[in-house]
Amino acid sequence: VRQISQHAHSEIVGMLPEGNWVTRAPTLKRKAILMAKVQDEGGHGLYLYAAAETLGTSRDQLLDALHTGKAKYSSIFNYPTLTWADIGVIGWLVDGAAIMNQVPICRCSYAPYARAMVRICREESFHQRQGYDSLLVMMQNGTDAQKAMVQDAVNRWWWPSIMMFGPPDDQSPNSAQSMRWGIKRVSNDTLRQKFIDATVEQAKVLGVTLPDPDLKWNEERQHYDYGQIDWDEFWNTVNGHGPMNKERLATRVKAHNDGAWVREAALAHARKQQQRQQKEAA
Ligand code: BYC
Repeated sequence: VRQISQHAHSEIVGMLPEGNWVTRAPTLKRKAILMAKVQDEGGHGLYLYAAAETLGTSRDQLLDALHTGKAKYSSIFNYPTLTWADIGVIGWLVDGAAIMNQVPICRCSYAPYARAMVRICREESFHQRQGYDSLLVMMQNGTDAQKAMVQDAVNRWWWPSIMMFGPPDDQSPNSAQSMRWGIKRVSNDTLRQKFIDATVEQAKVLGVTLPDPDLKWNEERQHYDYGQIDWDEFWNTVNGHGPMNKERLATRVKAHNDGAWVREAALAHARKQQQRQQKEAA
């Protein structure tokens, strides 16, 4: 329940940084793509809440844990989206990291979770490509200012993206049990390394630099070495003190409260229908 619901919360909170740019997308095509992506994320959250509910926890309990700050969601969504280039970089790096982390979960031991992940990963793959495509357009056809905007977004999102994989393996309290249960199949550090190895090559094609002077190919390890991750920043953000934590949570709580009348109306309708059916049956 912990892992699936945190994943669901991440999808739902993950709609907010990008939703912020729907009204400001530069073209109709980019607006339509962004709206579809944000809707997909809402859908992912709903499949995952449904998967968590199969373990006996109600939707109300899951949402209450999010709204009271008891449940976590991905640290990455507590950073602000300052420019349009951030939307491309989120697709490339954030969705890219999500795919790396989530593809192994398609074969995890809990079938309702694994089944939800199959569709989610297909859609995430489209999300990653649309982000990379929009950055390629800006880097290949854009003005110097637009190229600088892409580089600035990469500088801000790189370190938070590699933090998405969680703490180092020797400081990951849940890994041992989750591996034993088969709901986590590959370790945090292994996935982080895989993501970095794939992304360095993509950055070269794009023509941006990744903001880590220690990023170097290690012939012996056959992997890229990378610099020290700021784990204080990570824990600070995970524990509610990142740049946008308060705003993100407040927005979700407000949306939930504003939607109370819809839930009440649906329940009233269901009650009326049930009464009608009972009358007809009598
Ligand atoms: N942010 O023992 P550990 C997405 C917490 S992508 C916040 O290693 P675990 C999306 C962790 O929960 C993101 N908290 O934990 C992408 C634990 O706290 P609790 C969501 C984090 O579970 C694009 C503590 O730190 N993906 O949805 O073995 C667009 C110790 O960590 C983070 C998933 O959820 C973090 N980055 O491993 C839209 C995938 N990292 O619970 C949406 C499924 C760690 O003990 N989840 N923590 O209080 C997983 O694979 C694993 O839960 C993690 C963490 C790798 C994230």
